[in-house]
Formats: sequence, structure tokens, C-alpha cells
Amino acid sequence: MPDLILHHYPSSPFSEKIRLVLGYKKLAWKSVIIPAIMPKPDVVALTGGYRKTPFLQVGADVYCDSALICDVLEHVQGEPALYPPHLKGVSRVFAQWADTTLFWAAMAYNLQPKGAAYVFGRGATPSETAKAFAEDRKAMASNFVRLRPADATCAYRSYLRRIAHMAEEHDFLFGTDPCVADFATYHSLWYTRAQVPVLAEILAATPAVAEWMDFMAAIGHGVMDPFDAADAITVAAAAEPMPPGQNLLIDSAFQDDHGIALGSRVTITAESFGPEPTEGVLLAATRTHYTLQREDPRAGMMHVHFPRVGYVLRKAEGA
Ligand SMILES: N[C@@H](CCC(=O)N[C@@H](CS)C(=O)NCC(=O)O)C(=O)O
Repeated sequence: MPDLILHHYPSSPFSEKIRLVLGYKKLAWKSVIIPAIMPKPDVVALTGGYRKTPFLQVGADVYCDSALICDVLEHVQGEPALYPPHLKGVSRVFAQWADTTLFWAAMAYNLQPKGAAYVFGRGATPSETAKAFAEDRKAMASNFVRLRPADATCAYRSYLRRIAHMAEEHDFLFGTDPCVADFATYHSLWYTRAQVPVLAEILAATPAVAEWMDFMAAIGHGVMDPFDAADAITVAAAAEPMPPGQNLLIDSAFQDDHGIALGSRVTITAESFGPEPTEGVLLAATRTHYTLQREDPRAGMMHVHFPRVGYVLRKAEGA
């Protein structure tokens, strides 16, 4: 199999989720550090428009969204399992809650004025960095309502108490080993602890959560080799995308919920936050994912994959 190339940046919570899954599965991977804000020309050469972090590249195949990347990594290395059979349903449902409701409460808490001052105060030109970041995320949030800091704080405290009830019962949230729910829950709390220590006192009220976080951190990131963005594009240009059914996804049977035939020109956009579409030819629309084929002047023929849940499929303008 070609190398696993993770495109990410150090302070990205969803990237920390995937770095730990790579560590849990003891996988070797290549690390391309991408910008946290636009413009991201090397990212868009590979994804065709999607600009969120992280994404996983395997040759000329790009897997967008950490939920889909977890499925891919489970396919690559089944043991230890992210979705143990007895937790198959609940672990996915819980992970989805953690990646959305918990994440947004935690981030609104983390980036309240005191947290934002700390995060951006460390840059070379703090006010410029903060301004550019705020403008970038405002554009991404055009279809999105943010929690106010006080509301976010109450919600985050409640969620931490609920997570503590689970962590008090066993080492990990659902038993003696971590599953996808642990990785999805951990990354937002990791951001508080590791990136915004000035606000990390909120974790002190739930020592079981802090102890579980130590177990999660000890998993580590696996064997990582730094890699260059330009080299990642060269890898894509030299590779052929894998045909549906032979790529790293679990299914390929067509499931038509939109009345859009395979072979149509379409766009795929995140349901909320980050309106940048990826356009291409619909190659697969299965129970679990969409695959678009697109040609890029630098990266060549690419297959870009998205999870079905959380993404909007539309016919492209004029198609
Ligand atoms: N549902 C996506 C969410 C990814 C996401 O929102 N990532 C944040 C960083 S942790 C992001 O993309 N921020 C904007 C950026 O990096 O350009 C996933 O699970 O991968």
C-alpha cells in the first residue's frame, strides 16, 4: 500500500484525534504541515476545494473528514479496533456527538477572550495573527450560530461531568480499551489542556477525566516522518487513484438518495461550517461515503472521498 500521508497542523484538535488513532494502531505515517488559514493552494490542489484539517492522502486518493479517516484506518489495520462489535452503534453515535456538540461547546469556551488572547498572544505579531484567524473563521461560519462564552462554559462543564461518570467506571469511556468515542471526545479537551492552559482549570473539577486524558495522551502518535507539501503533490501526480471497491473504504454499492446518477457533475459541501465546495464527477455514492473524480493541473487525476453523514451533495451549476 502507498504511504499514509496526513495533512494537518500541530494545534488542530481533529488532527490530534487522528494522530492518536495512528498511534493506537501503531501505523507509520508521513506528516505534511498545512496552514491553519486560507490561502491553502497545496491543500486545494489535492482536495479540489475542501480546506478543513486534517485530510489523509494515500497516493492519488484523498479522504476528507476525521470520521471517514477513522473508517479508512480501521480498514488498513483492524486491530486494535476502533469499532468493537459490541459497541458498533453506540461508539459511532457518541463520536458524532463529541465531534459536533462537545467540540463547539469546548471551542467557544477555549476561544473566549482570555483564551484567544493566550492563543494568539504567542504569535510574532499577535494582533495581526488574531485578526487574520478571526476573519478566516468568520467566513467559514457563515451558516453557523456560535455559543456565547457563558453558555458554552455551562455546557462544557456539564459534558465534562457526564464524561467523568463514564471514566469513573473504567479506564476508557466504554471499557478497558479505547474505541472511536474516546478519540473523538479527547481532542476537544486536549485543546483546552494543551493549547489554552490558562483556561484548563475547568478540568480540575473532574479528576477522572484528567486521568483518562493521561491514558489517552500516553497512546502517542505512532511512527511519523516529516514530509513536504510539494512532494505530496508529486506523489499524487505519479499515482493512479484506486477504483471504487478497491480503495480503503468498506463499500461501493450505489445508494441513490438524491436522484443524481453516477457520472454527474456534482459538488460536495460540509453541512455546516466551511462552505467551500469540492466539484467533480460523482464516481460513488454508497451507504457510507461519496467519491468524486477530478483532474488537477498539479496533482493529476484524483479521487476525493467524503463521509455521507455531515455533507451535502448537489448537482453542479449548469450540470
Ligand atoms: N468534521 C471535520 C471537522 C474538521 C475541522 O473543523 N477542523 C478544523 C481544525 S481542527 C478546521 O478545519 N479549521 C479550519 C482549517 O484548518 O482550515 C472532521 O471531523 O475532520
